[in-house]
Amino acid sequence: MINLNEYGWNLEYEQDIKQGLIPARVVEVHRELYKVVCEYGEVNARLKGTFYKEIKFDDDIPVVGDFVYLQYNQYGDSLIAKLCKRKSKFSRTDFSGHAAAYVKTIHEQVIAANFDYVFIAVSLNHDFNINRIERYIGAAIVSGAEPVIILTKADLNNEYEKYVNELKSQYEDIDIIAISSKTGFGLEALEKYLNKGKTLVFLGSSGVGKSSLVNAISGEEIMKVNSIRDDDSKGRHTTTHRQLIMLASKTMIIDTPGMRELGMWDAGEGIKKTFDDIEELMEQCKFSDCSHKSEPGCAIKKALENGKLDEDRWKRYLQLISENNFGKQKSAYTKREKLINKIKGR
Ligand SMILES: Nc1nc2c(ncn2[C@@H]2O[C@H](COP(=O)(O)OP(=O)(O)OP(=O)(O)O)[C@@H](O)[C@H]2O)c(=O)[nH]1
Ligand SMILES: [Mg+2]
Ligand SMILES: [Zn+2]
Repeated sequence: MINLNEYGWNLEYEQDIKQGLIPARVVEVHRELYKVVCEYGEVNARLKGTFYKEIKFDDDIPVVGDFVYLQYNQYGDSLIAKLCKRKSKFSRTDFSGHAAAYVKTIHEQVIAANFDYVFIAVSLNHDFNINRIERYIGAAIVSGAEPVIILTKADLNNEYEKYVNELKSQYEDIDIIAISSKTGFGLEALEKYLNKGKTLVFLGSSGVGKSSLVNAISGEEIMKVNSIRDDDSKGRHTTTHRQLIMLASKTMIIDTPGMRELGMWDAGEGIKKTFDDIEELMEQCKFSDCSHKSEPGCAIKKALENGKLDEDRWKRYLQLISENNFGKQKSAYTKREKLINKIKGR
């Protein structure tokens, strides 16, 4: 018998539910086939037919990390009858298909749910890109969990401290940790996050070393790592699906495949916090509806001129804001039917 409390289940998730259903946690999703853990162990499950009727929003579909109610079937696939309210979720905008992205429906894609920490993995080898880090921080802040920046492959970069310090000066409230899964350097700094019943989600580009870190933390070869790929800039996908792993320490890690792009999903709040210096400047503009283009008394223009605000940072901010608005606008048109077709047709 498995005690689901070890998987983080608690009264917070409990709902008024019909008899015969039992709680479970989603550990893997393969198209329409789910792997969940419940008191009877790991079992296969599918969404119950009536579940489709209740789907109203893009985020109503269970993802890895979700708690659900299960109609348990000891002879075959069990049925997921209900999704429990999430404590945290990480979403991005799913531009289904890239070239034609703007004419297709844009969905909210939930990557993972019910985690306590978001480990944003960035490689000190090739992947270090402040723009991308900012996007992840923004999305992590709105997720409801605490972001931690993990700078990987420190063994390949003699100047790793420079990067750590640069980030520390920009993000005072966020823990920034340089590690090497290869040498074990820095791993002890992760221990404070490896508590019983807590869930970590690993996010970041392909090849930065997320799965290697899972293995280094657990001390076992749990995840497959492509050992001949030594250049992370190639970004081939080794991990192919999201997966929740229970460590011997009873900490859970959700490992994810590297993401090619991270569209912003309703991350307005996160953007504001990531760029609080810009938000502060804007409040000092003479006109409250200043467009920061040609108005007199514009604090942004002034800061750009005297170098207090970095031009690139300002551009990144504008880019994120416009993506975020675009995502929101499109989601209003998302129809339940389209969503169901998408799930069935996947
Ligand atoms: N030198 C060095 N190489 C590392 C380190 N961590 C991972 N690597 C190598 O980087 C490559 C990618 O590692 P993975 O752990 O598969 O990366 P990933 O982020 O899980 O990649 P995806 O699953 O594709 O998203 C492999 O060849 C690893 O051996 C490290 O700390 N130092
Ligand atoms: Mg991987
Ligand atoms: Zn202005």
